[in-house]
Amino acid sequence: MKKTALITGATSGIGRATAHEFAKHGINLVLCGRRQERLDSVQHALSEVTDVYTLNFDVRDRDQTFKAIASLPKEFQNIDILINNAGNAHGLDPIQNGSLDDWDAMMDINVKGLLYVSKAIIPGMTERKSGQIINIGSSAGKEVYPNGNVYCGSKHAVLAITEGMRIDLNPFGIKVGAINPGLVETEFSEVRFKGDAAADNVYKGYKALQAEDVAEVIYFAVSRPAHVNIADVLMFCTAQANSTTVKKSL
Ligand code: NDP
Ligand code: 8X3
Repeated sequence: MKKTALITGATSGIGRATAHEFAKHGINLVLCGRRQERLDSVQHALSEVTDVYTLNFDVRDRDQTFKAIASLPKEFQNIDILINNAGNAHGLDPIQNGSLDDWDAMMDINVKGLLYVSKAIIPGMTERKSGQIINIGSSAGKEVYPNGNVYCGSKHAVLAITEGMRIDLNPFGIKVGAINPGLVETEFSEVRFKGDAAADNVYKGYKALQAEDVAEVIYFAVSRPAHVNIADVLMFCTAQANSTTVKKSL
């Protein structure tokens, strides 16, 4: 029987690439994001290949999140795979100069948004005693880099929450894991630098991970046999050794 996956942040980058990868393998999709025209275009691209339903909500908004997920039609209600991917960095400032709005955005989206979506999906999984949750963390969840302060904090929280989920959901046979990429060339830096030219240089002079590279690893994790759980993956492009060491040719 075909599985159904709910992917947050499916309008761009890693989430959108994961939607394409899952569709290729016949997984039904619930695609989430705030930009309706993007949701429509991904749905349009994939609905010949698999069944696709879209949900437009802001993960920061608790009520919107629960209402949207509760509104799923019957055939999309049983979520077998949850990909908690929606998130971004906002700003790259030393802590003494950081913006409260940026801090709110990162904690509200990357941490609390992930929790709201999980809270809405987990009861179905515990009831059915099956399911898989993959949280998209980051290398920033494993080490802290200069000016990364709150973003790194939000991703460290994602890793701690992942480990907690894995313990608590263990009696139900639910798999939980985190995929933690380093630099991935997506809209991430456009968002972090708010469209500033600084974003243009982030992926220059080396070949960063592409969203599809991460999507393939996510699919690997969801396609293991029932007794195998990929608990934690750290992945970098070859040019990157850690958060502060990137071999550039320029
Ligand atoms: P993108 O900016 O390309 O995609 C971010 C996605 O998150 C979009 O689909 C966006 O959709 C969604 N999103 C953002 N805010 C909200 C919100 N408030 N409510 C609902 N959806 C939201 O970035 P990436 O694909 O790179 O990022 C995806 C995940 O990967 C993030 O968690 C990020 O932290 C993580 N990551 C990224 C890395 C990188 O270098 N790119 C490296 C390691 C981890 P919309 O705007 O339509 O709502
Ligand atoms: C995104 C990668 O290095 O910008 O999580 O934090 S990094």
